[in-house]
Amino acid sequence: MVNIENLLNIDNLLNFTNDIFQKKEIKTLLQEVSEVAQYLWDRGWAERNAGNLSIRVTELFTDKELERLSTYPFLPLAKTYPELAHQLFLVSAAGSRMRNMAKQPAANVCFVFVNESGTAYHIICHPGEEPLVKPSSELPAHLCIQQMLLQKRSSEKVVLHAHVLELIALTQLPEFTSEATLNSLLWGMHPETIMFVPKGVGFIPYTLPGTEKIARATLTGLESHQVVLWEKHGCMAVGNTLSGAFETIDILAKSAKIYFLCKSAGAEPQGLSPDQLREIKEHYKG
Ligand code: 2HA
Ligand code: ZN
Repeated sequence: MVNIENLLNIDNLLNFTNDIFQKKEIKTLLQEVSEVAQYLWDRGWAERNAGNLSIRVTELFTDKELERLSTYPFLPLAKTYPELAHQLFLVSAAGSRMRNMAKQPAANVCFVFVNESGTAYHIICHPGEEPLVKPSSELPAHLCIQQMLLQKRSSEKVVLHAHVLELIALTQLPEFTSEATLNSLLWGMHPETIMFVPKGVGFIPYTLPGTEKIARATLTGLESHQVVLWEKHGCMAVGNTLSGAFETIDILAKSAKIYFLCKSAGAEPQGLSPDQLREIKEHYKG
């Protein structure tokens, strides 16, 4: 027998799928996703399917709208995220290319809605996308970080992973495989690095991507930094907005580029002195 309630639910879901992508705030956000994806591609930070992102969008929806999502089939999560109950995220699609996301953002992302106990999620993808778009393979890392942000720094809603060429190259050099040497170098190359990245970068020694281990290490690093570098792989940045997270890594990449430019000219860069760095910190504090 046909279950009328299920039919109504499916109808409700299809309508919601349309509504979610038609919402003004989501269209504006997708425009920003498109711009940042283009920047990542243009800078050579997103070859093939490199890079992924998540944005907490729960606040853009009313409770009534979110209620419409609670009755649908959920996929189990390997870990429980109790704080993420009934949160909604925009997540880049597994295997998506940033160069395609720039042209068609809606087709290269999906929404992930977490159930009431934080044990499962439901995917909402752009109508007409077949087969179903799945969220990034780094979803466990994104959810771990998003949970920490929601608990401790709720204005920060964005997590961005990219293969930032200049920063990866730095972590290939043995002398830059510690937070102390990395931050001293990055701050020293340009006065604005310490202004905009005052806590510096966290550093994660090489770890297999897509694993619980890298998710845990990234989470710990991001508790005290805006960005962590994954040795020989890339970086994970958080921010209030996607553009903000992008700008943070752009500033760090600029510092790394200055270092490599000096080295390729056969010179050792002097770096800003500890006094100069102290002066900047003092002048711009608060
Ligand atoms: O999204 O960059 O580390 C693809 C990756 C995984
Ligand atoms: Zn990666």
